[in-house]
Amino acid sequence: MSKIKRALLSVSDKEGIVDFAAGLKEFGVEIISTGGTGKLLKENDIEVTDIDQVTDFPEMMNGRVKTLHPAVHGGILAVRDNDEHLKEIAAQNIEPIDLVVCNLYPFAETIAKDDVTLEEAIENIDIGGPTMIRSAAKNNNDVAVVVDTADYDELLAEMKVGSGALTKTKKLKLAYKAFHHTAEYDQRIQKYLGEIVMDEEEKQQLPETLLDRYDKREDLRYGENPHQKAAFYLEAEQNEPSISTAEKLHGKGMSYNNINDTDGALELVKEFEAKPAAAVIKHANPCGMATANTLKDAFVNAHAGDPLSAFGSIVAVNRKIDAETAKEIADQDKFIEVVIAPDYEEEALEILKARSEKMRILKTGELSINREKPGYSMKKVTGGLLVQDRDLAQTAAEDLKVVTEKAPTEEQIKDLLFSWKVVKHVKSNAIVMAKDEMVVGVGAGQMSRVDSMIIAGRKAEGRQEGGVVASDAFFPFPDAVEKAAELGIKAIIQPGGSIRDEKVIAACNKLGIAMVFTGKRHFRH
Ligand code: 93A
Repeated sequence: MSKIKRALLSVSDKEGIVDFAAGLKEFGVEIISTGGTGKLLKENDIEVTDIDQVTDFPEMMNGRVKTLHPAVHGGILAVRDNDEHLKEIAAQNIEPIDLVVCNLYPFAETIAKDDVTLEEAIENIDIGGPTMIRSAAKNNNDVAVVVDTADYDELLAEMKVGSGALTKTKKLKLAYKAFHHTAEYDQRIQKYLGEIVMDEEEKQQLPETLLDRYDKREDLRYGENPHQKAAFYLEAEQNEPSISTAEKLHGKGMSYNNINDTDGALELVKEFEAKPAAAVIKHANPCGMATANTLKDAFVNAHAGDPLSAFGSIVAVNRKIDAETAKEIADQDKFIEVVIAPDYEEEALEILKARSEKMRILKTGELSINREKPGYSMKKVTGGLLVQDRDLAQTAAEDLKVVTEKAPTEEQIKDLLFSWKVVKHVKSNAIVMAKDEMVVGVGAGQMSRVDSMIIAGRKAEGRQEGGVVASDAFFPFPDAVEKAAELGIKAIIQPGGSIRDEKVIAACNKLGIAMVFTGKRHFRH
């Protein structure tokens, strides 16, 4: 193991560099540095050799060319046990460089600024830095490369153990980290330029680089379960208010499950524009949902849909929260983990904040669904990724086909359309029972539709009498419809399309139920 004798320090993020350089000096290391880094070190009484002394060439074009020189790269790339290499560099008076400490122009920080111009972004693409990092990482047998300010202390500690030298394993590890760093850096530039040069159509097509559009926003404490690691990634381009754009105004950090459930809650209320709407979600399924003339009534009715399940729930609403609604949400008998809303009246926010330190309060701004740029929904399978269009299908009264002798009344049509919107957000097999703009029972995620019907009926506890049912997919047999009739259901909405539709329709006719077909299915898994 040979000692580190000569190091090149060139860093944009200057955190910790003075102490690190001082530490290197204690091992008798000669320090070469570029303009800004050298200036800082000299100000702190650390002796440095300026890069232009090494290259015998001035830094040019505002620093665009400063370390891009054979005196630098020859010094880094020479293989120390290759006599030819050593002779060749000696003939050019080039001395070996054993350590490269470099972090890059702040490209990510630059493009994160609101008013950034393309010129500014381009100027912040580092060329010389990655080149040095890659040279050093390639020659890791002889050269160490440090790209992370957090590694300084450990490196000095290991040099101490090695009497000024580092082990091969350590240098190889540093090289691995270095290539990771430059790869990530280049990918960020590529993504940024992609957003600028690709037209909307190209962006909407499924590109092979689908995942390149994601950037990690944060590591999460854990995943669905405490033994699973997790993180939250965001798309570079955000096209509508969502869980990904929401601002947290109060409360604990969002967990993996919170994010997933809040997404479910918000996407459900986004379907409702005409009236105040509130959704109460547990395990990504709505356990309550209602629309009403006031937001307070919508929330009260949504929560009343299944108050037992609503314990520890996520609440989303589609209107600015007023004090009246806030008081209901903050009620001590209720336990709500997350509230998400377009906005909050000042008093309402105070009421909610006072309810608990922990309850998360999120604000989205005015809600909308961007049907021009809808994006995709994705699901991971082992070894692969399923990608599909987002399910943005809409159904209006005129799309409904009455298939039974009895037609639904005006009131029933309202509830049918209401429950149809809700059922789209329930895991299959999904059954939603509703009455008077309020969900009274949900059967979710069952393997048989009739079981979902039974569960929905049990949840409704009689409140479904005279109400309606939505089914996310067709009834393969009349059994679930017979069950609905037993429960007092008067109208049903479903896609239709089963080979036994005739039997199902006949059962409805016999039982006095009105049924409409939508022609569209809303599976959700
Ligand atoms: O403009 S560059 O692409 N050309 C270079 O030759 C070069 N050499 C080092 N950028 C270059 N660097 C970068 O300068 C480093 O990656 C580092 O981020 C920065 C340090 O400059 P200073 O020491 O002047 O603050």
